Amino acid sequence: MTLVFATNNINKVKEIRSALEAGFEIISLKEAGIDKEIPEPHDTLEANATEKSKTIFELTGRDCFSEDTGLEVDALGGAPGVKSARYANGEPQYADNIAKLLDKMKGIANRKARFRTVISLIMNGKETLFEGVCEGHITEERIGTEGFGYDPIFIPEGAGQTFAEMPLDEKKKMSHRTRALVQLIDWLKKEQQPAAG
Ligand code: ITT
Repeated sequence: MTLVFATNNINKVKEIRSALEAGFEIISLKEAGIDKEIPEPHDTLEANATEKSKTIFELTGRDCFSEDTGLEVDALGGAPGVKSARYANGEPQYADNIAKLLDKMKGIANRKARFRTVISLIMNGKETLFEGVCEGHITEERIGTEGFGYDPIFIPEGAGQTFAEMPLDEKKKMSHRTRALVQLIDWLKKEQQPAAG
């Protein structure tokens, strides 16, 4: 089964590809010949994910999915959340976003946070949503060079290191994105089974 993945983020493509099972393939927007900035105007991950998948479905007419991810920090009332990509100065700059977050968290003891991923799948023209969550906490400083985004300042629950200190194979085992993807794949497998009786 082949799906178009409605994202311009190559790190997401890399992660989803590495977590896919045999029999499932994804085509990135670039590979589908689409060069388009996908709008994310809404104030929930769900609404943005829907906007992205619908935009690409309307363009291609193909089965596709998108995902929207946010880092929700308890002490900041859930920020940066849906604004994670453009937290600092409205630009998608990973280093600036991290600097702003660490600054806001200075002196705060409660460092609990979570990544939340929402996937919007459009299959045969009909939408289904999936969610994956990874609980953890925010470090005092950036550590590690792997991954992307907020990975250098996020330690997942039960792990002794940040996502940016882990090879992709490790992050994959516990990440929000993998958890959402597993649900998507389970759903697709059930859809593919012939109806009983
Ligand atoms: P698309 O909308 O094209 O898919 P994007 O980079 O704009 O790509 P999001 O809107 O989902 O993606 O932005 C979420 C931001 O959250 C992203 O820019 C990163 O800074 C951060 N982020 C998402 N997933 C992450 C992960 O697994 N680890 C660390 N940071 C992540």
